[in-house]
Amino acid sequence: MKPVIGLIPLVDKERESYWMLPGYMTGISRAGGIPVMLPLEMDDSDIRQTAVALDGFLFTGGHDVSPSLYNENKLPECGPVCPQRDHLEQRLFACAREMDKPVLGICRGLQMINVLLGGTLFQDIPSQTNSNVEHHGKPPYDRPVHKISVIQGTPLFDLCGSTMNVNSYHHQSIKKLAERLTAMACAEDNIVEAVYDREARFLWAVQFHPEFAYRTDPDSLKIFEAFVNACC
Ligand SMILES: [Mn+2]
Repeated sequence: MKPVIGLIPLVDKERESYWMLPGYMTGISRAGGIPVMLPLEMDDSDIRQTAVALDGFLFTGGHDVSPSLYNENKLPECGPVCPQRDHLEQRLFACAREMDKPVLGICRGLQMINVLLGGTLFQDIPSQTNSNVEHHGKPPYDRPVHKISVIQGTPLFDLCGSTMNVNSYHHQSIKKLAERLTAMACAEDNIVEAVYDREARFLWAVQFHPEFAYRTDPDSLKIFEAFVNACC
């Protein structure tokens, strides 16, 4: 039996639509899982039942995390937020943790997981840091934009080796890393690009975008495969 993996929906407020980037789904399929997009709004008991029913969860990219979740006021440079996603992710993450179900976070997913475990974010890298690494790359998004150094002793190092060339499409990043998380990779400006929880069955998150790159970048496919295998 293939594992069935729930994906947090993306939200287009202008079109009053939920949507999905194909790469999140085709990447999971290619790695041997069955992806399903979750509803945006569920009550607590439905979220719990969903967490029981599915084998793993992909926390997708999207809106900026509401700064109120890490007790900061929203700066002008912070982008639009999505309270319904914040709510769903908060509840679903708590259930997944309790049941030790595998979770993979991508971009906003990494940021949200860090916040839900007690970390904080840079609301805007260009205005809050003196980084001169290009993190906000332009299309096509399957091309590498910057290098990251992978930390020895982490599972990402075992999977992909000491350096990776990754795509990058984010203006926020981890400021204070949650205590429960361990950094797996950093860019040259020390921005955290991958994390995991060493106590969990599988809780990984990356700041780059394997969903855009897995067709051409073997490392991106390996990340999907590691996640799907953990869900089996
Ligand atoms: Mn980056």
